[in-house]
Amino acid sequence: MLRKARVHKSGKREFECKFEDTHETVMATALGNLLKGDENSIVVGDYVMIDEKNTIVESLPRTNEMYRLIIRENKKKVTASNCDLLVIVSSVSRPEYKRGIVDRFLVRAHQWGIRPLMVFNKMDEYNGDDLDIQFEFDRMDNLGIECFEVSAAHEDYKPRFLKLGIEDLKNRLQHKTSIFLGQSGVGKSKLISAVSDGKIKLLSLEVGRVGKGRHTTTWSEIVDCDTMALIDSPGIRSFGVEDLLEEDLITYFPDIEEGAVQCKFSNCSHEEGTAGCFFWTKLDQNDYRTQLIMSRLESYLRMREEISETPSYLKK
Ligand SMILES: Nc1nc2c(ncn2[C@@H]2O[C@H](COP(=O)(O)OP(=O)(O)O)[C@@H](O)[C@H]2O)c(=O)[nH]1
Ligand SMILES: [Mg+2]
Ligand SMILES: [Zn+2]
Repeated sequence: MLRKARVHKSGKREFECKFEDTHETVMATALGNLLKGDENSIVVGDYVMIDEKNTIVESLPRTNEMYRLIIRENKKKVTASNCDLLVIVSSVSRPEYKRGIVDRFLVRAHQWGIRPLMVFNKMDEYNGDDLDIQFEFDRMDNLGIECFEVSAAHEDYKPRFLKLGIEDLKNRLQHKTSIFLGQSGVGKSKLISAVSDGKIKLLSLEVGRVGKGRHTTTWSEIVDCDTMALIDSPGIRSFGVEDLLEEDLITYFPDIEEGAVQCKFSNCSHEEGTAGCFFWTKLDQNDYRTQLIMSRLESYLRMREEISETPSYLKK
């Protein structure tokens, strides 16, 4: 008899799986043909069928995949699957809030087909002189992204600027699988502990902290408690987008795409000073809403430049 299970941790040949019915955990191996060619053929988040000998005999279709393209090897490196939410964690104190990195995570959310949420953490240390949280909130709100104002270190912290706080975040995560993404040090592990009411201990979260650069980074594992499944991601120092195709990038910026169709020339580069560009010639640059959209355009242009540095023939 075959039983359905979910992969919670993946090694080279062994997989820690949790049965759907009894919730017990087993170490399973996998039939060779499931692993052939690609070491990522079974990843964290996958649903699998396991036989009596604890062998994975089938990997079920995925609803989505978190992945990067390895351009030179012409391979897709899948690191996790079947996730509902991408929780973008940022810090409003130290490390400094980086708008460009947030926009990079949003691009991935689009590419991977996963709904993003935005968390402003360390609000106990918020200083309005260095960061205008209202502006950062408004540019997310414009995109329909829910924002949460929290302090993972002070669980009784109540939001002062935004509507939603830690209790709302806990509610959103119920019965979902969520991936936490953010720079190292923003408080992902602490936040996971907080939203799980301490059921998921920080200790177990430190183990996954092995990745050095973007190429060695792997999703650690699914940790779960009663009703939520969470994936912490090891410290990511940079979040390059050079594996994307230039023509796809704009589809991950629906707000920029909307403005771009109003440019006078269809092949407009949207760079500052371009004649007939909607963004630079039609919008009132002193207007608050213009400033929101221009901050998104800035991210778009920077990513496009990065992508253009990798020749597209390498991406076919
Ligand atoms: N003041 C303050 N410190 C925090 C908060 N959340 C996390 N920290 C601290 O920030 C540091 C990094 O947290 P950690 O959860 O390891 O970040 P990670 O690298 O994203 O997993 C630790 O020293 C935490 O105690 C917060 O809300 N307020
Ligand atoms: Mg951590
Ligand atoms: Zn333009």
